Amino acid sequence: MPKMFELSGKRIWVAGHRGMVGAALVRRLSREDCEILTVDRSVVDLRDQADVHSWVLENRPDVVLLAAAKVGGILANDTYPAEFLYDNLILETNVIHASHHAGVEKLLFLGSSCIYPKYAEQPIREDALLSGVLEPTNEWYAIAKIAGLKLCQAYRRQYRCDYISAMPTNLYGPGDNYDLDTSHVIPALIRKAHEAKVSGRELEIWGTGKPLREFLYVDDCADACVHLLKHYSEDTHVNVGSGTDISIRDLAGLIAEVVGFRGDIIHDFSKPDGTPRKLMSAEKIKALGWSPTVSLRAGLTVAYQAFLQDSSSNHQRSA
Ligand code: GFB
Repeated sequence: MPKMFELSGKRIWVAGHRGMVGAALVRRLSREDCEILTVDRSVVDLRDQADVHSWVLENRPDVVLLAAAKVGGILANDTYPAEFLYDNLILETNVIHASHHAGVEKLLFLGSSCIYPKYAEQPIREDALLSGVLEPTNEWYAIAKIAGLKLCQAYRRQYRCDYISAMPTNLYGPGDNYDLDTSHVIPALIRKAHEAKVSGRELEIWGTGKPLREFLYVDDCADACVHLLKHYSEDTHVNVGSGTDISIRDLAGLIAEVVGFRGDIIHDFSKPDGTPRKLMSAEKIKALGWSPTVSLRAGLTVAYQAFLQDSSSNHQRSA
């Protein structure tokens, strides 16, 4: 596939480099002949317009990868609607506007598969956007992400900015959040299965276990983003997924196998199921010449090892 955009010699700002996706982008970009720029939250609060504008003007990135976001699982989304809407709206507005102001050549905005209607036809194509009602547990986050991709389209239309958007499915991998109240399902079940194995108790999953979810290993997502930077320049967002889904119950079984947990799996029916299914169509990104390389079992095995390392270093720090 011919390259449209050259990364060689470019100054690339990864906004949100401490997060799971941002860290994977830094790992992936370190294989390119480019200069990676990052800035810590203690230096620039992305919710502060003046901070963001002066940092971008001073550091002059050529390319921006907007991976910074307030993220969390189903319960966090449902519990903190104001933060999920406000923080995401303001930080993406600040970064996108400052990038335009400073003449950034290319920007990639990362959204989420929750932008699509709750009952969208499966697999969900990019044109299903805004065709129906959203899932109530995460509509705040979804609306902020829809606004982000619309901002990219608006700046492209009005100012001809080369800003593109990628919509990844549910991501997992090293650097995930294992806090049970705020995490997504994979890190939560890795931790719960590990603790259940150690204590000899049951593994508890939320809801009915019937919802279907599509998962993508975070380094595959980072690779897709770099591919899109090089090969894509249009106003429609692009789905980034694995192309297959699995029920939460079967996912729990697979995680139990990876972790070596052999006890019973029980349900907490007081917790929400959320969207029944959100499998995205991978046709568009496939046609652009990209497909994932890490299987769910292989990715979960690496993620479990990363969890063990993370918890042993946390343990050593607190000892
Ligand atoms: O990953 P998750 O929190 O987010 O939950 P969503 C996926 C499914 O796993 C839901 C079930 O049906 C949960 O009820 N589940 C089972 C669990 N056990 C657990 C558990 O211990 N912890 C968690 N967290 N879930 C999020 C959105 O939706 O996905 C965000 O809220 C974002 O906005 C993100 O889009 C990717 O897939 O339901």
